[in-house]
Amino acid sequence: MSDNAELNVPEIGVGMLGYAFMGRAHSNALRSLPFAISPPPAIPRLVAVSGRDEVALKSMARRYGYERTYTDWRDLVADEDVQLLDNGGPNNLHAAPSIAAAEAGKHVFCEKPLARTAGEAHAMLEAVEKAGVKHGVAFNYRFVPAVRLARDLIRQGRLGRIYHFRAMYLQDWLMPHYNTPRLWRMDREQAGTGAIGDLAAHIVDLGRFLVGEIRGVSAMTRTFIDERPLPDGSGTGKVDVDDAFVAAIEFENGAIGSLEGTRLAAGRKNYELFEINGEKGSLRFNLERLNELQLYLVEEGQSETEGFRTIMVTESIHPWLKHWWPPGHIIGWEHTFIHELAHFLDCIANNRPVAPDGATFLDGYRAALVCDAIVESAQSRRQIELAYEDAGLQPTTQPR
Ligand code: SOE
Repeated sequence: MSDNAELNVPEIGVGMLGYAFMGRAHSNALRSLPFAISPPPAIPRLVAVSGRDEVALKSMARRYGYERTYTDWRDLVADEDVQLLDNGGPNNLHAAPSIAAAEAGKHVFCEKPLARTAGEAHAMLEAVEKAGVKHGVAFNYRFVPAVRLARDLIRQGRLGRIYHFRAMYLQDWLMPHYNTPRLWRMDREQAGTGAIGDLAAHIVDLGRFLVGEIRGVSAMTRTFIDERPLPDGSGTGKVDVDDAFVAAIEFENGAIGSLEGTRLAAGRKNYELFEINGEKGSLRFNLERLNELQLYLVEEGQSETEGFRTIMVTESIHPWLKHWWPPGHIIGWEHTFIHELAHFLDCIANNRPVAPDGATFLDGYRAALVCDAIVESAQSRRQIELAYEDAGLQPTTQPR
């Protein structure tokens, strides 16, 4: 594209809901995107940010360049300059604002998990489909170049038939020695679930992205610390969500796998790991070393030097890397948000489909069905078989 064409890319007005962790991660990405991606698919115009705390909002507006602030998300959705709602609020604020935005004809990009339950996610899916707007879920790990490379290799048949997908997502911020208060992420009303919505949602999405649809789930969950200090210091509150889960899963294509997640794995900070074994080789990825992909190919083996090798996924031929630095000049966690939002803006500006590279509300809904099945299986101590009825978009889970 010539410089002139670059100057002609459209502007897309963004309304951001949330100024905490995810509000910042998304805002940083929107700010950085036009500097990094050349030509950018669109120039995000940071129209407004909304949240409850006026002072935090003003600070956010000043630091990131939002034009205005709203303490009520309804005003954000009603703002005529907002064409895209970027919903980075807590889980209990995903459904209503996203549905209202879709009904007002705005595109919607929503943080994961899409909703607290599959039923809620389904209502969101119906709303965006009915409105005919673009919809995306922030499953940002699809946009790690090494993860995209893993998917490309699998799709090219380099691993052959897939036998196993095993994934873990381990963190330690709920360890007793941190004395973490009962934040919204530990309250079922606001979060829906604990580690399941927060961590399982990510690895369920990766399993679906890399291997295929999940059909069966057999799980256990545990809340190890069920009372925590309240954030305002007024006493303690009940933790009514899971701290950890373990699930055995079965894919539609016959592969089997395991999912494990916890916020009580001492020393593990953001340790998201998957290993995939197929008839022709294996792949292994660790988010804490996100520029690398471990690959073992049977065809290369059977010598004294056989074994896994590490691919530095920093070459310009690797997914997304042409926008960044020379080989070996690594990228980080925040880049995944730049990639996912650049992709989403491209889909809006050029009317391209969000899937299969990006996650849509259908993916968010299907991940929510698996998360619900983890809860249901743990409660009933039975294996749950998932049945997807996409025609009517009706979720059903049936104990086997
Ligand atoms: C906290 O557990 C958290 O920030 C998740 O909410 C994110 O989705 C994940 O990317 C990192 O960990």
